[in-house]
Amino acid sequence: LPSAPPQRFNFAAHLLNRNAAHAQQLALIDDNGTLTYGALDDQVRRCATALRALDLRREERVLLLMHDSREWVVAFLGCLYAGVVPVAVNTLLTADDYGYQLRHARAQAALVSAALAPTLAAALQGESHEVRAVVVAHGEATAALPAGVACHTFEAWIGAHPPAAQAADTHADEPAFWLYSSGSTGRPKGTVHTHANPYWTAELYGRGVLGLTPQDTVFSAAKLFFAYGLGNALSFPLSVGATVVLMAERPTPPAVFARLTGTTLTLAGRRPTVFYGAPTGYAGMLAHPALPARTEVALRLCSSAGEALPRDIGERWSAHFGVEIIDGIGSTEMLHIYCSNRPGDVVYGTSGTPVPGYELHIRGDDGQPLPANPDGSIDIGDLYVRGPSAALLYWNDRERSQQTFQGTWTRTGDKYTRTADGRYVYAGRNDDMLKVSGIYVSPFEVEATLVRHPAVVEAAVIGITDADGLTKTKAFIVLRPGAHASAEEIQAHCKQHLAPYKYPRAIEFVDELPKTATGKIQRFRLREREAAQAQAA
Ligand code: 3UK
Repeated sequence: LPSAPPQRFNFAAHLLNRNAAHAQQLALIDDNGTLTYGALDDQVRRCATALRALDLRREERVLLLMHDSREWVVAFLGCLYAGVVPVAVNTLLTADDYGYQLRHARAQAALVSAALAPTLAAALQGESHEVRAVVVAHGEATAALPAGVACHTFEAWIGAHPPAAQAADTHADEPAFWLYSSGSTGRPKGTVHTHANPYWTAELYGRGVLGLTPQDTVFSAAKLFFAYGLGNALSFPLSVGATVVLMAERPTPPAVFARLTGTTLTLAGRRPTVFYGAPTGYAGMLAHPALPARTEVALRLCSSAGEALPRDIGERWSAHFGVEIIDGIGSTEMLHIYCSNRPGDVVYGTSGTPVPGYELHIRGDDGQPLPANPDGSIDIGDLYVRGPSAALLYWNDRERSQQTFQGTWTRTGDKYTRTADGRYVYAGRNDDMLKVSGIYVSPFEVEATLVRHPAVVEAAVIGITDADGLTKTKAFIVLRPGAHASAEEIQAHCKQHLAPYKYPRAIEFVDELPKTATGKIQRFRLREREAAQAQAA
């Protein structure tokens, strides 16, 4: 196993130091240009000075709300270098969501893409926040910011400051950055990670399992604000001096194909050797008529996470491209993948075996690890993980922190079994959370939005399995007597009031919902009905 980082450890300084000897090597390629490791070093250290010039202090939080780009990486590492704590958030949320995050994190500044500035501006209206400055990247801010909030343009802001000579003297175990993780109820949880955590994920998974080298060019369909994307396209490749391809736009099949085949202007023929995605994305690409031929790509390895990879998708991808998909399970709480298949040893339909450096338990209802059966298999139970990259806590949430972070063990919220040959097999979640396209969706949040529609009396949302074996959301809706609404209208309502990706993919209007004697909706009956219908079809 790799050695632990020293006590005084700054992850951004660590990455810059590791790459100091090959300043000419390409670090980042986005749609607007490239950045060598030498230029990255310069920009990160200028960004650190610029942050200090905004009067930001050690440990203060800054909202990072940007599309994947060179600026995202510079901003994130600039914060770490300065000892300022970036809160990297999903670019697909609503002004209400950002308003909560700004207040909860007590963000003192925000770094935002121009296209997202209007949503941020809306979040800054009204309720109390502490944001003193906004830095806009990828263009000029068009929406007016509240009085008292200074506005800068990223490029000019960075260019106006000299590179910081020294990184903040951070402790390996102090808060370095936050990510938000959704729960089934309540607001999202501010998950606090240290400087050491990304180091561990890069060493144990990026190097240890994926075997990344400076010769690799990596591309992640999962964005940087996801823990999966942050490891894939920042911590892992920059830890080994590899090259990263970044893409601001939505990872539609044609957009991903253009990168895999190196046919964008800035790629100019350079093709990724490692691709990371979620199962829904792999299924969408396999179904797309423009799927490139094996000879058009240069892949040596693919990674999947976010939801279980159905066996059929893995097999079809391997048959087409002659490359394995390495399925592994990770979480925002553990920062990256802790149980995974291995290159050259893939069994589709399983999450593989524990990543060296992590330990797993499958526990029974009494909280004790289940004993192995005579053949070595383990029956279904709750998955717990122990390893060095666990988050410190959920910010200002003692109760949910204690439920999840139990001493050295972390409760994953997943059910798992183990095969006789030691491979772990996903068996569902033990809360109500759904994973759609690899992203958490709370059925309760969707239901609460559905009943805000004037024609809707009641709603219940469940996960259904589509023809590819992937989870999609379905809403059962009771309309007000005499009221009318189409499925499309209901879906449009959801996209307007919720982060758009949370809209239910299927809608069924029903006369009533199944309920207990005390009036609780019986979602399991709806699930059973769906399963029976799928069987019959
Ligand atoms: C589910 C999987 C089966 C599982 C993530 C890689 O997905 C990530 O983080 P999230 O916090 O969600 C965590 C939950 O998602 N899940 C993830 N991967 C798999 N289920 N097979 C898989 N391969 O319920 C888990 O508890 O959004 C994935 C790296 C970093 C991550 N944060």
